[in-house]
Amino acid sequence: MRTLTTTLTLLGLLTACTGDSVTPDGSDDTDVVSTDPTCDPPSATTCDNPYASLRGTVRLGADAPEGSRQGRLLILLAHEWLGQGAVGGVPHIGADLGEVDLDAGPIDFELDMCAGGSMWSEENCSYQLIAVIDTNGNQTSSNMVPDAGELAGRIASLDVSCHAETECLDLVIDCAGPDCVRFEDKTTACACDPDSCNSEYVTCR
Ligand SMILES: [Ca+2]
Repeated sequence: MRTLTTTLTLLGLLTACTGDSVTPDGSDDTDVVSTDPTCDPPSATTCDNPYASLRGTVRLGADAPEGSRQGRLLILLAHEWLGQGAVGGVPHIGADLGEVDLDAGPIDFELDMCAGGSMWSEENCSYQLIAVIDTNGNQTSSNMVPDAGELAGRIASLDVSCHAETECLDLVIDCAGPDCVRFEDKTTACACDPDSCNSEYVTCR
């Protein structure tokens, strides 16, 4: 399984780098080679809007640096516009997915954005989604900065809209150490989208 996964990942990268997916015999191999995750339908959400469900998989990137592939997997949806970029952003909602082995293949996840109080991007702008493989037990939703050598990954600038489903997310572990989750704090305020979602908490102006 490990070999198959690695092979598919490498082939996927090759396809991405060479543009159109055409095999030597001229046929389209798009259906054969893909790293796109597939997601189950959303579970019920606390705000009764299925678009609050963030689903996807966490997987090891083909060019991931050295570091333990085994550990406790934590994921966190953190605000990008409320400061605290030095610690990965203000936490919104996270999950502890327990002990995992990234070499065994992708790991499914699902988060209910509304479980942390509805904060749609229309009124709170973008999020970053973080995954950390914690090897020494010190990560929590309020400490998502990986230690030196610990593996992590993120999806930045992720919008969670009440008007549209979020795509099935491909969260790739391809980084090691504290800088994997850090970002520069914004110097402007989040601008409210006129297409309101009536979020429970509103931070835009
Ligand atoms: Ca740690």
